[in-house]
Amino acid sequence: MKYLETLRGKHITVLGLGITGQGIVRFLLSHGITPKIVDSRPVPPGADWLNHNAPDCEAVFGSLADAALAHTDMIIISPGIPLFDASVAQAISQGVEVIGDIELFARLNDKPVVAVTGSNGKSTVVTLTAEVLQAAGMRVGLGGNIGTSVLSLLESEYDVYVLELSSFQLETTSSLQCTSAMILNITEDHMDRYPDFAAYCEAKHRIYCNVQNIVFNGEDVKTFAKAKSGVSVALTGGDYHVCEKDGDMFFAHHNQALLPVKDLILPGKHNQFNALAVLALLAPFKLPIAAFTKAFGAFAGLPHRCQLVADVNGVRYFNDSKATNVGATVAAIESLCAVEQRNIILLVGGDAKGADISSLKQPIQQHCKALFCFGKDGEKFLPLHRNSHVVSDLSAAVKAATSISTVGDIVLLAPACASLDMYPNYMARGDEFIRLVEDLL
Ligand code: UMA
Ligand code: ADP
Repeated sequence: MKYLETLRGKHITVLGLGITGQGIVRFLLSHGITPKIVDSRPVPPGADWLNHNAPDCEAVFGSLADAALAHTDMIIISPGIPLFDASVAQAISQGVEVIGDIELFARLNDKPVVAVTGSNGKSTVVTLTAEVLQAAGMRVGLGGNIGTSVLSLLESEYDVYVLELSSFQLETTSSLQCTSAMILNITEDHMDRYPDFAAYCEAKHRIYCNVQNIVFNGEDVKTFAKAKSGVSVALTGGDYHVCEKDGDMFFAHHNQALLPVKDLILPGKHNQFNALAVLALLAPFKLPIAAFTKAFGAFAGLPHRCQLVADVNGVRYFNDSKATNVGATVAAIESLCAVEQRNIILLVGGDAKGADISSLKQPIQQHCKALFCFGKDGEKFLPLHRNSHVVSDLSAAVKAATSISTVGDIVLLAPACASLDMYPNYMARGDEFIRLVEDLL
């Protein structure tokens, strides 16, 4: 933690007081460094916590223009605030160093790191990666965009860190050294934050800066490292792939079977890809196959990701509230659909974050029987299917879907949108869906 010494005596501003900001403030205070705290929200989520735990910290809540950001030595910024914010940009132009909490972590950490970014599958892959490492007897610090502040991880003893990194976090990270790192996939997301798709891709590629074992998606050229080096993952044709042996399917490396696909209890092709990603990411650790077998057979998936809620009179209801972009909704449809049958009734809508939703048209027309659309951007989905309807909210969508469903159908909440226009987060949206389905029982 030598780097911390260089921060003493500096005027440090923590910008943002959500999960990240609170993690930074707690960490700095525990090392005797008192920062100034700024948040553009009049009452940020951590305001109460601050009152109770650090009432003497100088805090400025409200307009960033009033926070004198240019008159500080360093800003440690939260991922929800873009670097192009006028007050932040002005501070940068006047020479203030701006870093994120991942960068501060990187400057302090000396343990191996496995890092994962991508538009979809990050949380699933990092969780399964951590489970395998734990099954092999290692102490694992799992954090980042998955919801745990990385700085809080530094307070315990771990053998290895597994980090989920968003493009927002990568924008302010430059010295993270990784044993392994992967961009799982890149499809359109967060177009309300980036000037164009290329800028979003560029932010994700920052993960490859300093990596021993680069892993990429063999079927998604946008994930390839610029130097064309690394290890590819693809169900067919990747360095890590799926192969058939004696009539059974195996996860394999260069045609060498590693473990049976049926050992993975997570359903769907996208999860087979995720499992291959875990194998590729952990290759440098040379773990026994038994650790993979144990974790793959125990991990039933995270809530709100293609989760079966109930079978009501032969109709299955799936909660995929975490499908907050087009790519995730396509993966959900493709992993649940019945071949040659339009049996999915899809519930979509919310805040589309400026995305181009046209790539949903083909899978929706091929596999969906009807569409019920709600929320801020619900109407945008109407042209995707001739049997699509705008409804007032999720409750009306569940009611309408149930009324037209027949035995063998699937009612799928995979909204392709953020939930923030109607809910505090995707979990609240998924929880409401679960309640509505349970009311049908
Ligand atoms: N905000 C303001 N003013 C401020 C600070 C924040 O209006 O001064 C707003 C932001 O625009 C955003 C919200 O407050 O809408 C939260 O921003 P934040 O930076 O305070 O977020 P944290 O609570 O610190 O949570 C962040 C990640 N959130 C974002 O990047 C928006 C969490 O990922 C992450 O779990 C957490 O750090 C720990 O690393 C959430 C997320 O939605 C799940 N991530 C996006 C995604 O996965 O698509 C990137
Ligand atoms: P993230 O953390 O990137 O949002 P999650 O694991 O939480 O990823 O999954 C988010 C959504 O993406 C869920 O709807 C899930 O079913 C879907 N998903 C998971 N893995 C993949 C993948 N490899 N490709 C496409 N979609 C995926």
